Formats: sequence, structure tokens, C-alpha cells
Amino acid sequence: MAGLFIAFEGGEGAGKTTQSLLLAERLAERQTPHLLVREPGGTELGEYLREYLKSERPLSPEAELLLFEAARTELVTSQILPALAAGQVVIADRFFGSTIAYQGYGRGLDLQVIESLNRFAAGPAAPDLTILLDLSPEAGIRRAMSFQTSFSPDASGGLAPMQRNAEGTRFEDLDLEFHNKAREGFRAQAEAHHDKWVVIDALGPIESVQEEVWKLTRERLYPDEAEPAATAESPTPVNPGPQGELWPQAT
Ligand code: ATM
Repeated sequence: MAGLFIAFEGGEGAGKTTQSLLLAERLAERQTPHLLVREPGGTELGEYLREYLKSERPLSPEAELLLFEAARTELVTSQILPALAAGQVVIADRFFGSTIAYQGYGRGLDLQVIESLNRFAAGPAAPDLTILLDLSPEAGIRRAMSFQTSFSPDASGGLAPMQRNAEGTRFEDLDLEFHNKAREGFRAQAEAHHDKWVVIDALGPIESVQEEVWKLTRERLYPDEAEPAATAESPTPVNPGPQGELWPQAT
């Protein structure tokens, strides 16, 4: 398959959305055709399922798994495969590594069942490179909280907390033990597939993580390009940019 498929994985607050957006910006600067997607989401069905999956409404672990896979199939067939066939770079904010981590390691569902559902849902679409932005759940949750809450003037002229993330909190509400298991699931995959997964310490500054991400992408997209000489110039200014309706929050 032509094109290049890059997935970002990691826990809450790891910076996947920010890094996906920054990578898309860099590709746009070079006029490299690309598609930015997130899971679950990116299609009408996917966004509909996302709303339910993130809500606190009742859901068994088995149904949860099947809904993530349903959202995935829709995204893969309608967006990812056509983009790859057209030679584009596909950037995914989460892909099937999240299902192994959350429904497998986190929820304790059978890993072989998940792997076969992942294959069924994704068909021939598999990331050429998965970038795991790794950090402890404690640090991630602290960071995510700072993204999610901001302040807005209230009716009496004071400042009232405002929830920037209007989505539900099914996963955010799970305890640290769950998030530690999910992290273990991500790291185990990175170790088992070290030819396709790269781990980046997500605690570093956004700019240096971005440089590492760009280096990994450039090596694959433009392998003949010489490494630019180091300069004293400051790195590309970081601007997570406006986020559209289908992409409401940088995490
Ligand atoms: P974010 O896009 O905000 O990361 O939310 C998606 C949530 O869905 C995320 N929650 N946390 N933390 C992880 C979860 N998820 C799964 O449990 N399995 C999956 O297969 C995918 C794609 C996401």
C-alpha cells in the first residue's frame, strides 16, 4: 500500500492530539498531502459512538470493545484506506494499540480475541510507525486536568471554572490501577514490535517531542534528505492551532 501511516498512542495527557496537530502543520508547510484522524471518531458513526463511549452511560467491557471496533472499521474503510491508496500520510490520534492497552490490559479482555477483532476491523490498514508518548498516569492526569479546566467570567463578574472538555469521562474516571495497566499494555506492545513502535518520553517540552516526531517522520518520508545542520535558531514556534468541531481538545 502506498502512503505512510503514523499512529500516536499513549495515556491521557500524553500530548497525542497536540503532537498530531503539529505534525500535520509541518506536513502542510511542505505541501505533503495528509489526513489527520482520531479514534474513536472521524466519521458520522464514529463521532456518534465516541459520544456514547466517553459518556458514563451503561456499557459492558465486551460491548465497549465492539463499539470501538465498529468505529474503527468505518474510519478505515471510508477515510484511511482511500488516503493511503492516494499516497497520503495518515496521522491517527490513537489506533488499535489503544484497544490492546485499554480493553485488553485495562479491562482484562482476551488479547487474542482483541487482536483478531483489530485485524478484522482494520483490514489491510496497519500503522507503519506507532509513536508511543509515554508518561506515568499520575503526570498525565495532572496535565490533562490543566488542559480541561479554564476560567471564564461568571454573571457576578468573578471567575468561574469552565469545563473545556464537554465530553464524558468514562475513562478518566477509572482508577490509577486501570491506567497503570493500560500503560503496561502500551509498553509491552512497543517492546514486542520495536521495528514499528518508538517510545518517546512525553514529559519533555512540547518542542523537543515535536522534533523527535519530525525526525522519525522525515526519515521515513524523505529518506534521501540530508539531516539539516544544527543551528542556533529557535525551534518552530508551537501553536496547537484552532481545533475544529471534530477535534475539540488537545490531550
Ligand atoms: P481521547 O481521544 O480523548 O484520548 O479519548 C478516547 C478514549 O477512548 C481514551 N480514554 N482515555 N484515557 C481511550 C479510549 N479508547 C479505548 O479504550 N480503546 C480504543 O480502542 C480507543 C481507540 C480508545
